[in-house]
Amino acid sequence: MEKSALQIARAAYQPKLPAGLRGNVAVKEGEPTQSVGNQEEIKALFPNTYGMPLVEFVPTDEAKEYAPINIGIILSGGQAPGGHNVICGLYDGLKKQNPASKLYGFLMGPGGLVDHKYIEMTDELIDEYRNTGGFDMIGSGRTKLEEVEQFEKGMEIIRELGLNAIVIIGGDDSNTNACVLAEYYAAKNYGVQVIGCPKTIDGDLKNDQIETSFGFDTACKTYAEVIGNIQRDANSARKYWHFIKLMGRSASHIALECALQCQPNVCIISEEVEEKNQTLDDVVTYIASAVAKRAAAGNNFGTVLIPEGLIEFIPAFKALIAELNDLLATEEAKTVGVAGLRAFVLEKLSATNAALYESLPEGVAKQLTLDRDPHGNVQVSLIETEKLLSEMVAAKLAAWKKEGKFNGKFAAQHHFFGYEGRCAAPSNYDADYCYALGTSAAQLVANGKTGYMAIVKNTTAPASEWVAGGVPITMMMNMERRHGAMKPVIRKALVRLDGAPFKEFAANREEWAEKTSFVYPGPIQYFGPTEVCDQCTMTLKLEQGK
Ligand code: FBP
Repeated sequence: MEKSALQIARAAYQPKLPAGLRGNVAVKEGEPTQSVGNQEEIKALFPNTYGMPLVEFVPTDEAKEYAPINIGIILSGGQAPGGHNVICGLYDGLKKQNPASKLYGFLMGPGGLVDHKYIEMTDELIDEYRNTGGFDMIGSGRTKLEEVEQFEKGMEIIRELGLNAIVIIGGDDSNTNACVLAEYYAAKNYGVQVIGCPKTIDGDLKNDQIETSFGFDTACKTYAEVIGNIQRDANSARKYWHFIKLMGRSASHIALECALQCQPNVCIISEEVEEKNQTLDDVVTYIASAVAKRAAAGNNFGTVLIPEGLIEFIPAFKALIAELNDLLATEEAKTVGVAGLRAFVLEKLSATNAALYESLPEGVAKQLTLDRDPHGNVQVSLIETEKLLSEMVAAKLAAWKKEGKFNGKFAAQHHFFGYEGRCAAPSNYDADYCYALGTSAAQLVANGKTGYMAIVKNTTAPASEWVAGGVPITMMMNMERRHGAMKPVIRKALVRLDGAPFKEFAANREEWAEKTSFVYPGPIQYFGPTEVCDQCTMTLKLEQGK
């Protein structure tokens, strides 16, 4: 593969490791743990993997002998910067323990385990992908690992390759499934360990044990760079309002972090919209008021950040989507062609939901009926909320103009930032964090752990002070209703309105709305002073009180 000068320099970057993972490693175990909710139910569902202690890796003078082991690794779900470094950290950790150990990569996600598609990792392959973005080394996929048949199919290849463990790199759903798999293999006494790693740019896999999911840092910095560039353009030409939708599926963490970094005029936080029971018209009025206020001061330009999951948090839309989900799952719906779908939906929906559906621009209404992803989620990345909102703001401003309440000009540009950031070359934070996660995973396997997720804490401090270890996945679980049934799942972390990042945003947003307080963060820097290159997100700093 041809490489740029930056790529060559970047390939040589040696990720920083926590002290506990650098030399000889000892294991420090804590007290037995409890799940965050529904303890009795979770314990009954996970008799073999419930209650295990937290694990921390600490330095020791004693060298340990490691028997050779074989591991299979899987990348699951959406791409996130740093995934390759998890693999590199795992590979280096394994080879350091015993050069005869082997690492296999299952291809194109969890489906690779079921379909027996894999490659063996070599020094050459690993070196090709050090510190690179993307998941292209082995590919990713969204196949859900949840059926016994899949677990047994996976066992066939696990036996054939003599694997001691599977490492699954994924978000909350994939790690929940990793835990179910760990429990199943433990119950069957198959002698295979399962370890998870916290991944997702969405930033919604975090809790007392997981400081952040990897990829969030790089993705936000990448979006913030481009938002900053747009803001500078807006401030130069002074003629456009930019409506920028940001990925994040449900949670608004990405939008909030970008707002903290860039200080846009408006940023909508879905969790707040839901909490305050706001309607679409409330959101539109809020944006239009900001536009009108700035216009009164002669500023006919600005930026609006919109989290991609917004629609699902507006209570009326939530009800509509829930009814659509049930309706589209019926046999009758499957027989209606694309052409007849709108009429079919309008006929079957309840009166309130039908009225809302009918009031939507046809494009948006159609997007709400598109295929769900394998986890049953509406594919929010396909819904053009940024256009819907700007059209509605334009209509409101036109009405206000007639009433003499708006005197300015309003011209909108639209953007959607998601795929642009998911495969960016990892920041130093993500490169280091991921490499440490992979190295931790190697240690968890070597120490016979299963049903654990690799973790690294204290990451607002310099990397040498980071603390690596493992958390039992059951500790992060509770029971939630999913597709009509109660299921054990890892609790998803949405933006907390009582959390420090949101409070910081809320304390400043009025000023940002009116004035032009834009910040232009600039591109991620890989080489240079540590205060420029090694900083974590503002969200994490604020959450940790730094
Ligand atoms: P993961 O949670 O699997 O990491 O994926 C996150 C995400 O990037 C969301 O932000 C986005 O809504 C979704 O994936 C897009 O999915 P797809 O890659 O299938 O288009």
